[in-house]
Amino acid sequence: MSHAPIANNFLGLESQYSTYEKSKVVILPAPFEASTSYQTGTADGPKAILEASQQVEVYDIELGTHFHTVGIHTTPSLNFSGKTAEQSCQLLYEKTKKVLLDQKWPVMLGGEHTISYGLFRALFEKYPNLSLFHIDAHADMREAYEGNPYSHASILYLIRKTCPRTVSIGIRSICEEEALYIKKNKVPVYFDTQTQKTGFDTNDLFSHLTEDVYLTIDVDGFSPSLIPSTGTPEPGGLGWYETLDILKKLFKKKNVVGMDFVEMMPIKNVVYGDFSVAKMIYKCIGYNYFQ
Ligand SMILES: [Mn+2]
Repeated sequence: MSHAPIANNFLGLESQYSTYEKSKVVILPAPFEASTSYQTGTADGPKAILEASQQVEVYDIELGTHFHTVGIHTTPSLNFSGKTAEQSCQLLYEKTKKVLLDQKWPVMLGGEHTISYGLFRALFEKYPNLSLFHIDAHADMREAYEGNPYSHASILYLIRKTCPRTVSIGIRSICEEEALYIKKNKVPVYFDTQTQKTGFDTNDLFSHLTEDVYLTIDVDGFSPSLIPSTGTPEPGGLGWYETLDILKKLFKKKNVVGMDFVEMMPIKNVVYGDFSVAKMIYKCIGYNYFQ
């Protein structure tokens, strides 16, 4: 794979820490957007995260070390022009498959949540016992949205058809169809309306997961005060330290085999959401390799 210019490179790393060969982590910018329902702009998400990442301090106070030494390669942005959702997912699937074959850790930047299906398929093929840890304001468990099964509002439904081992947190907006689906299938969904009062019991949360976990994060799962830059913002939501605490334990206890951050929709001159996402990705890399 060719090398992205430093400005488009996560953390702006020198080649010493970012060639494909030397890197354990591979960042896949996947600016797919087709079914976004409220505001558009998620196609600009990966670029905004990469730009913001240039400002992330590589030394981490919590773990007392630098994480970039593990090697973090950023591939050129995937080109979805002229492609349907299915074809776009297929392209990401093929790219991810190669990354996994090379024993590297894929980190995908969306793009709307639909594109996660391509990453999921590659991970599920390699890890048949896969389960999903899902952060989102929305359940994304509609059978189809506006007649489209490849919609950002249906991604969990689509994945659960073949891999029903999922747990969702941050959820605070669902439609009646989803409420019935969740109830009927006893889907472990932790509603934000409840967990804001009770907090999280991570043992209980993780009891729904297998050893191999795919972490999928829709950034609207967080409080809009932390990350306003998303197409469908919802009041309430997860906080910074609360989330890091959960993620740190998740990486400690489980084998997180891949992750993505989707639905980032940058707002001009309001960069703190982009920066929060970039820093969270870096923290996750640290939790995966250095704790
Ligand atoms: Mn969402």
